[in-house]
Formats: sequence, C-alpha cells, structure tokens
Amino acid sequence: MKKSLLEQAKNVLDNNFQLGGFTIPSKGLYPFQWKWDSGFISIGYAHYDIDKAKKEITSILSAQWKNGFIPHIVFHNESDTYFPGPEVHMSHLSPNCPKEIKSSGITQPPVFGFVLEKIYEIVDDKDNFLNFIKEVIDKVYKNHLYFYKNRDIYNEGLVYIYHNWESGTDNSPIWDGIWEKIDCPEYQFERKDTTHVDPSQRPSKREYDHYINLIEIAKKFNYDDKAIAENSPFLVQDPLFNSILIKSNESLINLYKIIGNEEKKIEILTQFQRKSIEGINNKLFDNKLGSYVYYDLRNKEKISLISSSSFSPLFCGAPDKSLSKKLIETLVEKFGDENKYLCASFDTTSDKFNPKKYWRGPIWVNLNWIIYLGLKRYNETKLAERIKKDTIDLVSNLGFYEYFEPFKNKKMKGYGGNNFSWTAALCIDLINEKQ
Ligand code: 2M8
Repeated sequence: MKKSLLEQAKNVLDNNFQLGGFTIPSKGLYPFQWKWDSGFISIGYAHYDIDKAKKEITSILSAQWKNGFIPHIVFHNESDTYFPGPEVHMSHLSPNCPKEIKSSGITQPPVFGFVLEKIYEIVDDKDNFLNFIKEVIDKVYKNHLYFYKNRDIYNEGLVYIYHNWESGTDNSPIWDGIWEKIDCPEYQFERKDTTHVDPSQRPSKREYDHYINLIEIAKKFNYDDKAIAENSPFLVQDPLFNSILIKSNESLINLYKIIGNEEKKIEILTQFQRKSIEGINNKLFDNKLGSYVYYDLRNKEKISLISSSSFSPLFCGAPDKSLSKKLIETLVEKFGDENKYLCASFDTTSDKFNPKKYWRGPIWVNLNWIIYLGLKRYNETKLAERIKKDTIDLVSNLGFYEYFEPFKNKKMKGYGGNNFSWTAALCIDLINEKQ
C-alpha cells in the first residue's frame, strides 16, 4: 500500500538525520548542516519527534561564534561531495570563531526566534518545551544583538548581507546587475553540485566565480564585519532576510514575556522592532512596483525587481493596510494567474525568469510557507488556502524535490535535489496546520 504523504515526509527527514544529531538538506548535494534549513527542519520534527527537533536546534546553536554570529554551514562531519568545503571557508581566520568549530564565515536568515515560537505552538507538552526554550533563547537573542550591532551600519533598522549565499536565494536575478559591476577573477575549482544535479538547473561557472570571490574578499579581512562593510563590493539590504529578523524579534518578545522577568531584553527587542518596521516600509517598499525590493548599499540604488522575497514582509506584519493591499495585488497580478502554481521565485513576466533554474523562477516550499503564513496574518484566506493547496499538490504529484516548475502542464517536474529536507518538513507542518 502506498504510504501517506505525511509518512513519506517523515521518512525523508528520518533518512537525512545524521548520527551527530543534525539533519542534512539532501544526500550528496548538501552533506552538512545549514542554518535556515535546520530551522525549517526542526518545525517538521516538532510534529512527531520533539527530541530530534531539539537536537537539530542544539546542534546549529552549538556552532555560534563568540560575537553571536551563527554560520550558514556547520561542518560537523567530513564529506567530499560538496564544494566549497571548510578548507575554502577557513572560519578560523576570524578571532570570533571558537577553535573547536569548523564552519563557514557567512550567515543565513535568522529563523530561530520564530522557529522556537512555532514549535511552542505545535507541541502539547508546553512546559517541557518551555524549559528547552529557556536553555537556548539567549543564544538566539545574542544572534539578534550581533546583527543590529554589526550589520546595521547606518542605524536604519535594516541589516545588510555581504554575500548572495547569506540571502538563501543564491542565484536570483536580483544580483545580476551587481555582478556586472564587479571586477572578478576567473578561478579554477572543481564544482560538486553539477555532479548531483543537471547543470541547467544550477548557477553558472561565472556566478560561482563571484561567489568564491566574495568569500576571498571576506577572508582577506579575516571575516571582520566592519572591514567587510567598508570593502565588500556586495552589500545589500534584503527584504526576506530583514522580514525574518523582524518576525523573529516579535517571537523572542512573545517568548520572553511567557518566561517572565526579562523586561530589559524585551525593551531592547521592542526598540529594534520599531526601527526595523519603519526601515523596511520607508526604504524597501517601491511604490511604483507595488512591492518590497532589495537595496544595493554599495551602489546606493534600489534593485527594482520583484521576487517571491518581495512578499515576505507579510510574514512579519510590516505592511499596514494600504501597503498590504498593494502588495497582494502585485502578487496576484505577477504570480497568480490560473495557469501557474503559486509562487514562482521570480517575476514570471520578466525576461530574466527561468522556470527550471534554481532561484531564478522555480517554486520553493520554504518561501511558499512564509507567504502562506503572511497571507493568513492579513486574513487573505482564499489566497492562503490556494498557496497551501498548490504546495501540497506539487509535492504529492512530483515528489520531495528542492524546487518545482511553476507552469501547470502534464510534463512539469520537480528539480534540484530529491528527498529534500525542508520540503518534507514544511509539508508536515502544512498538512497539520489548522485552517
Ligand atoms: C542552497 O545554497 C548552497 C549554499 O549555501 C549551495 O547551493 O551550495 C540554497 O538554496 C540555500 O538557501 C540552502 O540553505 C542550501 C542548503 O539547502 O542550498
């Protein structure tokens, strides 16, 4: 008998769980622990194996640096199926990276605030999970302090990323204009991703040159944020990254209130929150496009393009009624026609859109989940139910792929890695979600 989607999803997660107490995103393609993946993965586990959820969070937080930074990849284990590995990242160049930790020196969106709150909502034994939250929450708080202290250089409540890998949306067309302005060497290296996945679904060699170049620049400055802010040719304020930070601030405030006697931290987070919401609405909303956009701090210009990240401020409650109305109209107009599943990762009406290539167009389950919860927050019930149904239909028809073609047709497929952990984890959450 065919297993239910829920059972299949649990199998994907359990098969990707490693003896060291963490979960890889996908065998071969991504053989280590990734920061935002581990947050989404722990939400999936919370529905059926809370110990694994706790282990996942404990593992990633154990790699926190002395200054509160949490790296985007933690090399708990060895593997030769991935490039670039620890010998390229060389995190020990930073005096903040503890000796016993092998990691990258770039980060990813700060998901753990909202992940802890979400799991607290999911579990029946709230007292037990609250004890766990008490053990780890200050590490997450310290990570937020790190961002506001080091990454918000103009005190705008908006933090910068200095590498496209920090965004999580690696080869988005958003970066194309930035690459054109950078004088980047050609490097010799052996890519591993294209041995696991058809190269037409992955970034180009030239794009990888840029990715490595940015790491080399950060290494030259020993991963010092101030020097990077002054010198990196890539310095961007990302609406997705900042929305996740804002949502996680809100969750930390809620959780500290439940814990009690944490007035000082609540006050500091509330100040961050105020500034960030103001910053994201004033600086990153593009009235002409009716959408949030990225801001290129290095070249001092808005990047006026629409991607699925544009809608993530709904998730953190940033837009007021009038902005949210415009934003949702843009979502429907650009991404919502009935011939497509929601939600392509890039503006389907743009000539840069590619339905099969990684973050240049395909649908990603984590972004759909973020937009789904955002739409629910704004009582857009019909659209929310559509994106939820589309997500579950795609996975149940095509498999637990990393990304999916948005056009509805008989030949459509899933792409990238298969048995992909966050696809499985967030499907478990969506299936269990109360309407
Ligand atoms: C992808 O990124 C990594 C680099 O971090 C890669 O392509 O090698 C992205 O989709 C990223 O968002 C994700 O966290 C990672 C692991 O799933 O893979």
